Amino acid sequence: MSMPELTIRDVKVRSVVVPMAHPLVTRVITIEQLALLLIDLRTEEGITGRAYLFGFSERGNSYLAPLVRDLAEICHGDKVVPIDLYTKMQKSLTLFGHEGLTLMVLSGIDMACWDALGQAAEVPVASLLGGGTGPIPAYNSNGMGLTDDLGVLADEARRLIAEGDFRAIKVRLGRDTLAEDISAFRAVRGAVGDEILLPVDFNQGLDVAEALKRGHALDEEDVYWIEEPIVYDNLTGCAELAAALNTPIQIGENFWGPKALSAAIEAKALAYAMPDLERIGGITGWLCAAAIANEAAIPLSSHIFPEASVHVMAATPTAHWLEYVDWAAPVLTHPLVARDGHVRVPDRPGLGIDWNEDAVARYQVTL
Ligand code: SMN
Ligand code: MG
Repeated sequence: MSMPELTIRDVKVRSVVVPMAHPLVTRVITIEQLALLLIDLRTEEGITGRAYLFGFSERGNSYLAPLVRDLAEICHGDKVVPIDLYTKMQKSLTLFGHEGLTLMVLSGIDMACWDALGQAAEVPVASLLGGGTGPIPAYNSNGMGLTDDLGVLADEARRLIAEGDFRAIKVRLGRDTLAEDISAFRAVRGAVGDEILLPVDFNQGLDVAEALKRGHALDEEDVYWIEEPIVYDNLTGCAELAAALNTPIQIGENFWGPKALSAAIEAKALAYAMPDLERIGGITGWLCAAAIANEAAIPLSSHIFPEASVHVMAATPTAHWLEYVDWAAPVLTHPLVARDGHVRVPDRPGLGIDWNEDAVARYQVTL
């Protein structure tokens, strides 16, 4: 049996703004309504590859959409061969650089291409990538924002664990003072008990001196990892923290392309890495990053995009934790489900992403 060839015809992009069941309240940004850019990459053969990007806000989506349309036009008539398309799209954007918006758009089209290929082959993308379909450990990363009401926070922690019998949830930190962060962390620890793993995320909100101070205090608190304590591209600072603290440093959601992972490893800036599919270069970029992580024996977790990430995590030799969020659930026919603290690769071809068209119509906004 040969793999059916697919030829790119065109793309449909839609902007939706969906409510968040648990708002994202971080040190640097608060999001209560989330903008997703839905990509339908249509082929001449009738298969439509689907993926989404987080533009985060309506304005963000309006930056991304014209670029998605333009790249699809540039690739019109090309075969759906992700490696070739990745190179072609990169070349076409040479003068704009290979990071930021250009890489997000390239990543979105790449994910849609892999989805189309999986559908054509009638297998999950994980299987195309050589991965299994067994359960991937997942932590619940919904909610747990910077509220001052520690009773509310403790209740939320218990609820989030119960949602999927999770063994880990992420606690967002970066309150005005170290004392407030420690009180919040202890409230959560008290609510969930000693068995639950509690990574914390500062969302780049500290400077190195403050991160050292809070990191030393957190070293005494049974924290699973400290995520993005300082600005993402200060690798020297991250290396200083990694050397000084016992708790593992986790960075990577802001790695722009696989080379950024190499640079971070070279700088000894991390213990764990967590690339984000829309910033690492889609599934093709992830595969390159997974090879780099494997070489260096760095445990690799995923950042958001759980529906697509479960496929790449299944094919990652050093796979660590999948970040589970329900943010796309309002527009999906089959939202990803977590059970027993794990997420399984869906038993559907491609990425298994199907738009709930009634919901899309409800949440769609003009681009
Ligand atoms: C996060 C921040 C901003 C957007 C998405 C996700 C957060 C996380 O850092 O890691 O979940
Ligand atoms: Mg983070």
